[in-house]
Amino acid sequence: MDIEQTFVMIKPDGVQRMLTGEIISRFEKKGLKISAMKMLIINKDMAEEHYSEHKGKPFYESLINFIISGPVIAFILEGPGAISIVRKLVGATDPADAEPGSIRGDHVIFTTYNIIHSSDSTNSAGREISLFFKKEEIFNYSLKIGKYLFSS
Ligand code: FUP
Repeated sequence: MDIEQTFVMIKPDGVQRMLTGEIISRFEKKGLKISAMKMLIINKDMAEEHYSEHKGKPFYESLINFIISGPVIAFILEGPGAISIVRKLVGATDPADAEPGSIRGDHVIFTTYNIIHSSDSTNSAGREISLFFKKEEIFNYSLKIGKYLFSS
């Protein structure tokens, strides 16, 4: 499996509900490496770029207003097959479909307020990483924990 980087964001509701530690801990326990992390308030331009694929949909305006409403935690996770593994850990968009045991399955009741975003493909991961992070904010380091968890 190729080593991949994926973009993840704890949305304003996840921060407000104080689920940041709970969410990050799930990724660390799985064996994914954090390559970058920051808290920020997204401005409208950035929000519109991030969600450009949804422009024109009925939920678009409320989605933009929600995502800029407070601080988010943006981070990059790295590991073998990270993009699809993270999507599985996050769970389905519709809370009715999100499996118990997934982050959304365990914590989300509304599609609008679904606490977390993760990239859905190699293309979107590349685009989202470069939208949120400068090169010097991304760290290339080895985990010193031996061969049983991911280390590059
Ligand atoms: P996901 O990749 O699971 O985050 O979901 P999408 O990219 O399809 O949607 C992005 C965000 O738009 C979701 F997190 C929540 C919002 N959304 C709605 O509010 N209503 C919808 O019907 C679909 C998505």
